[in-house]
Parts: sequence; structure tokens; C-alpha cells
Amino acid sequence: MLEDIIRKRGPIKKIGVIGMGYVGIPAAALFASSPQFDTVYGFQRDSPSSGYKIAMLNRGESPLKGEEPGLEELLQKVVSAKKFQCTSDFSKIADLDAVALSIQTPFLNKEDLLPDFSALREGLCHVGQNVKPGMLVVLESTVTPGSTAGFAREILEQESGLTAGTDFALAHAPERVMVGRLIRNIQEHDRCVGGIDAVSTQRATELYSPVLTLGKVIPMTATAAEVTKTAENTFRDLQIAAINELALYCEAMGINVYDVRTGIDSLKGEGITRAMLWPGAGVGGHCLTKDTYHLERGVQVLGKDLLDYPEGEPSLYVLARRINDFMPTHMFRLTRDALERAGTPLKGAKVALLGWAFLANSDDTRNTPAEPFRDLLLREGATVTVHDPYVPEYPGVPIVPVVAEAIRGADAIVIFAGHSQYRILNPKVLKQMSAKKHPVIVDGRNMVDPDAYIREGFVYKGIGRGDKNNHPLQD
Ligand code: SAJ
Repeated sequence: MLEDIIRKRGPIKKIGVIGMGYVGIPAAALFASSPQFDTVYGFQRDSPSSGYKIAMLNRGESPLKGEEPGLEELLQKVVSAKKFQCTSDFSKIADLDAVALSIQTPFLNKEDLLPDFSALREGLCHVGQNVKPGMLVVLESTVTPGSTAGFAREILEQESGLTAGTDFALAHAPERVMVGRLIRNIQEHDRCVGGIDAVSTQRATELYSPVLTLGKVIPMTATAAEVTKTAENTFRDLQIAAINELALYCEAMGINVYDVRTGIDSLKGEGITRAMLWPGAGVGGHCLTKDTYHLERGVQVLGKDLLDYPEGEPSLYVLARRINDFMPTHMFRLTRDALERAGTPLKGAKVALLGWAFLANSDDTRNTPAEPFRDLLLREGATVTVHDPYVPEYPGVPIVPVVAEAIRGADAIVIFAGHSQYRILNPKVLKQMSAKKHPVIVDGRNMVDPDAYIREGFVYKGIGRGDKNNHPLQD
């Protein structure tokens, strides 16, 4: 019995984390800093693209970009205490009590939205070749519901000849990291821990409890944990789509969506909530753009022929994705209509695109909604100058670091990311820089005061600003 084998093995002391990235490094550092555990190995393929991380980590240095409060000190501490070391020797897995796989699962391409599990499968093979009776294997990567008890279990059993749930424990414990708060999020967020059976859930709870400070373990099945992770992002995407649709309605009805948002949000009280998020130029990033499709595939595989749903109706969640992905097109149409009002042909128009990152005050450009917007403009023969103070470069897209370079001579200025500095741009100065009689300003993130720009002779358009989008032109 697995329970007996685990009892004989005793408490978890030696841990492995596979995949030294945004998820694996803080996880390994926190495991290593816990007095309950003796040794942590960070496993990293010695590949040309990321093998350099091994030496860095063994010097206690973080290979991650950007500020991560507390991470470097933690790494220095656990490396000098010889509680953590990074290696590409996967055979060391054989001496461990528990192994967590935190390997990225990107989409193969934007079209068919199928996940690329190849790196995860490779990691699972390494574990399968070294797993021993009584060990715990945990998947931290975001996977399609059904994967842990499905292909992950199959690979582990095929490679080892052992049986999950009988010889070794298997669970899913999805990560909830956020760049800039990697350590804090692991310690303070609750952690869903889902085993393929109760013994696996219990063993995985032993692994995660010691690193939680404010957070607590929420036990469930592996599949429920997979659905939790994908659905929590699906729901956020849905909430954003709901307010994006309301913004489009308000534009059509000539009212200000932000007044309506304030009105709706004012309804408070016990059990009364309206999670009002913010309308905008679009939804980017690595989570919300993918997790809906993981959930959809999960229900198609696991719920095949069992799902009862209104005939012929599309998934609400996929529709939400389509609405959010429509917002860059809407931004293009706002820009096109405004240039028309200014009497400037779209072809040859000079457009300043402010904010390439997908998130305000961030350098993260993954799946940025600014890209489809720029493509639409280029296709119509406009020229686009991209400004972003946080993003130094992006393949195939020149980015200027000084906003004046983008604004000079611009026919249209379009705010795509909510970077704070765009809130304090001076319309008088922008008007002079643009040297146009009626320059266009399109506000994708509710950053500017419409009247301040309209007074200077701008043609103003804003997401959700039906009350201002057809203002009279000031000469
Ligand atoms: N966005 C809106 N309106 C909003 C909120 C966001 O248009 O009201 C847009 C943003 O501009 C961005 C995209 O959506 O383009 C995603 O923004 P996000 O705030 O959701 O940031 P992410 O993609 O980094 O989401 C992460 C997720 N965290 C994890 O997966 C661990 C998500 O679950 C968190 O809820 C989110 O951070 C967060 O709350 O910060």
C-alpha cells in the first residue's frame, strides 16, 4: 500500500524542482529555506538557451529579469547553507522524496491554440526513469484538465514500470505566481493541492504547507486543481470581456462607461458583488489568453458526450476571448474614424503607438494586444512609431525610448498600455510636437481628460467614451 511505503520513507526531506524559471526558482528557494527540508535540487537542462542558469544559480544569483524582492537574498542564503544546488544531472532524482515539475507549457502557435507539452513530457520522462516507491511527483505547470491523471501518469508509469497511487504519489499544485511578487505569492496565496487519490493529496500537502505563511492548502482532486487554475483565469477574462462589451454599448449609446461602472460598482452589501473590472484596448499576457482554451479542451476530453449545454450556442468563455481579442480592432476603427474626421487619409498617416507592453508599468510584452493593432495600421499603409519606456526592444518592431520621438509630426497618438507617464502628457505640448491642426488622440486605457485635448483642437476617441467620441471640433 502507498500509505505504508510512505510511512516507511518518513517525512519529506529531499526535494527536486524541475524547470528553473519564474515558477521553479522561487519554489526551490522557498523549499530550501524551510527548516523542515534538508536538501533541494533545482534541475535545469544544460541547453544552449538556458544552461547558463545552472552556474548562475549555484552562485546564488537569479537569472530572472526584473526586480524580485527577497529572491536573490534567499538564493544566497540557501546556496551558502548548501541546502540548494542546481544541476542538469537528472539521475539525482532517484535519491529524493518529492519532485515538482514547473516547466512552461506555451501554445504551439496562436492559430490552433494547442499547448506545447513537449518540455513537460521530457521532464516527466526524466522523473519516470528515476522515480522510486514512496516518492511524490507534483505538476506545478498549467495543464489542460485531465493531464495529471492522464498523460502525466501514463509517462511516469511507462518509464518506471511502477503504478501511480500504489507505488508513488502523484498530484497537481498549480502556481499563482506574478512577476514582481514571486516569493510573496507562493507564501501568501492559498495553494490548491490535488492528488490523484487521497494519499497523494495528503503527501502533497506535507510538501507545500511548510512554505506557506498567510496562505493555506486547499485540498481537492488533481483534476479539480487543474480546472481551478484554468477557470480562475477564464473568469477574469470573462469579467474583462463583460466590461469591454459594456464599453462598446456605451460608445454606441453616447454615454460614459466609467460613470456606469461607478454606478454599478456602488451596489455593495452582504453577498452583493459585481466584479467590475476595467475596459481597455485589449487583453494580453501569458495567462488569460490561454487558460480559457485549456479549460475548453479539458471539458471536451473529459466531458466528451456528457456535457449538457444549450444547443448550437458557443461557449460563453470562448466568446469572452473573442470580445477581448476584438478590442485592438475596435481601437483601429476608432483611430481610422478619428483620422477621417481630421481630414487625414489613413494611408501615409503617422501614428504614435504609446505602450507596447501588455500590462501597465511592465516590460512584459507576451501576446501584447498592441501587435494586432499595429498590424492593421501597417496593412492600411499607415506608419507606426512605437514608444514604451519599459520595453527596450521587440523582434521586428523598432521601439523609441523617448515619447517626443514618437509624437513629433504624428497625425494620431494612440495610448495602448496604461503606463503612468501617459497620464501626465501635456496636450498643449503634444499639439505643438505633432504640428497638426487637428491631431488625433485615442485613449485605450482611460488615461487622459478628454476635454483637455478637445480644447487644444484634438480629435478625441476613448474606449467607452460615448459621451465624448463625437465631440465638435475646436479650431
Ligand atoms: N486587463 C484589462 N482590464 C482589467 C484587467 C486587466 O483590460 O480590468 C488586461 C490587462 O491590460 C492585460 C490583461 O488584461 O493586458 C491581463 O492582465 P492581468 O492583470 O490579468 O495580468 P496577468 O495576465 O499577469 O494575470 C495574472 C494572473 N496570475 C496568475 O496566473 C498567477 C491572474 O490570475 C491574476 O488575476 C492577475 O495576474 C492579477 O490579478 O494581477
